[in-house]
Amino acid sequence: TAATPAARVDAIVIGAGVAGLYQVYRLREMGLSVQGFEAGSGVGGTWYWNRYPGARFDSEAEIYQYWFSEALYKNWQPTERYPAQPETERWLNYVADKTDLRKHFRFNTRVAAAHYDEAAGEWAVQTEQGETFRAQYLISCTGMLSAPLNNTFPGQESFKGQIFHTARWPKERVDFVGKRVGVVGTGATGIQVIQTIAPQVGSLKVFLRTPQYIIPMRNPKYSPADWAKQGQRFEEIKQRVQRTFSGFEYDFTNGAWADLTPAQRTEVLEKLWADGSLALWLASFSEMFFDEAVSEAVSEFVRAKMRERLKDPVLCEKLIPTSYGFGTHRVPLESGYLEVYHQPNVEIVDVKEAPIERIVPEGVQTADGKVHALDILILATGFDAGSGALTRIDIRGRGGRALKDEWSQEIRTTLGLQVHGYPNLFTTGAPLAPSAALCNMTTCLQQQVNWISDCIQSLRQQGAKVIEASQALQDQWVSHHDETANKTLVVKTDSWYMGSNVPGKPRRLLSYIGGVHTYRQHCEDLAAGGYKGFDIR
Ligand code: NA7
Repeated sequence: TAATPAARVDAIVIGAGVAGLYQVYRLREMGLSVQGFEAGSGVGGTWYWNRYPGARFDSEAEIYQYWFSEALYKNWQPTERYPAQPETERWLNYVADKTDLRKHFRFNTRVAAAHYDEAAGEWAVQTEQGETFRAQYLISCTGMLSAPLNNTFPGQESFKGQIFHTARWPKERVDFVGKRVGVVGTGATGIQVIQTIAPQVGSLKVFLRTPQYIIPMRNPKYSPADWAKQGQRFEEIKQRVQRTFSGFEYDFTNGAWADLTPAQRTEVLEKLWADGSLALWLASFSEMFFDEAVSEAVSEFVRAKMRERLKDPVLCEKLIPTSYGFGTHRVPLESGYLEVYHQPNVEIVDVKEAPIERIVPEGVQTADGKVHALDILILATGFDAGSGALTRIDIRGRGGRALKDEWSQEIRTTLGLQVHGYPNLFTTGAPLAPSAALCNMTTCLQQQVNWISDCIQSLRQQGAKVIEASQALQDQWVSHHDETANKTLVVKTDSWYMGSNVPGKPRRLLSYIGGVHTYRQHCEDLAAGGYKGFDIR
């Protein structure tokens, strides 16, 4: 059990996921007193909450890692290329135990408010239990995709069966055998759930609004000998992921689309398709993000692969995207997802034609007046991404300004690391930095934690007490971010990337799309330049 938190510490860290664990580790190494708060009962963050059937990451196990300890890396044994949630949760527990980090966290404790006390130069952080803790620095490690959209429909409380949002999945086993199950949502999450539960259910209704492009996952088992080989590459991989566009090992190294013949292009696409990873998206031809013709050609390549598997023209029409280009929102890896629709007990309910109106005691009522009777309803409806985890906390900066109010107008950050008006608040996984949209999260989160830690170290060396991104620096970053984003086709597609999945959310690409390597350079330049553009007092 963790010690009773001290009322005043050097730094408070919110969240015990991938970022929070490492952030506490770094600050402790620097000799700061640190208190962590975590809403869950254990460590893991994303991997604590998302315990739905089939949850797994689409990053290879050898890159979804920490880089601060070679021993930690080598002594863990991933069992496959893309391990599932239970294994990843175990891994984060292993990390917390080996580094003795657990004692720095108070679990079952959600942060409700954080108010900056200008006179004291401190953050006053209040928990939902009503206790207040104070710290010079506040660091949010609250996750990019952690504020679930779980109250999507009116009448949910009236449902007589079981209802679950995927990111609030219970620890107890859910029994699907013989049950009438409905799934709303076919994003990366919905696809994982559907393909996993389909063999168990009595019947399955998929409430489908927007179909997805997919890439079939190739997920070989990893033997101890396989992992020993990865262990030998520790330093190489660690360096490599910092330097690629997306923080994965692979990168856009296939030459320019325009320089290749059609046959050569197809050869590249076939090779990457066979790799069974996100390389087809994040390491094929970057032109697909900018050029309509390239986007259409790659999209058509994927559509043809999907048609081959679906066969049935009606299914093709429903399940193959045509209204947006491949890769303009998150491309999920799948294993047998398309074939689920060949099962006689699986039905597509087209909710583009007849949207879901409300949940009634028996099931889901759609606009055509039909009631779809269900025993279990699964909401794979996604998240208020990037900003949601922060706006759900009552964060007040200088002069009482409220982050929630400011971001209801426009979401702005300084490299996703600070927000003007909120001194000594550092953020990870926040909007306008590379993140889940276009980055292997462990790469990007560790880079941010390192930058924040080095920044705090530098302040302490200078004897400075307060750092705040200036308005000018923030404006500069937001313009650069927008300029980079607006060159791409991503901004033309609706998805959580653009905030368009949350009614009323201001539209802006939430993830920086200039590349992980470019972002890193911007961060390093700021540090090397003595944090010019930040007000340091
Ligand atoms: P996503 O990608 O936001 O997917 C949510 C899905 O839920 C998507 O198919 C939505 O359809 C659907 N949805 C949401 N609301 C409704 C309503 N009201 N009616 C019908 N369908 C609805 O969330 P995920 O959890 O799958 O993935 C989030 C990220 O986590 C993922 O990108 C990875 O990075 C990890 P829509 O597309 O809006 O038509």
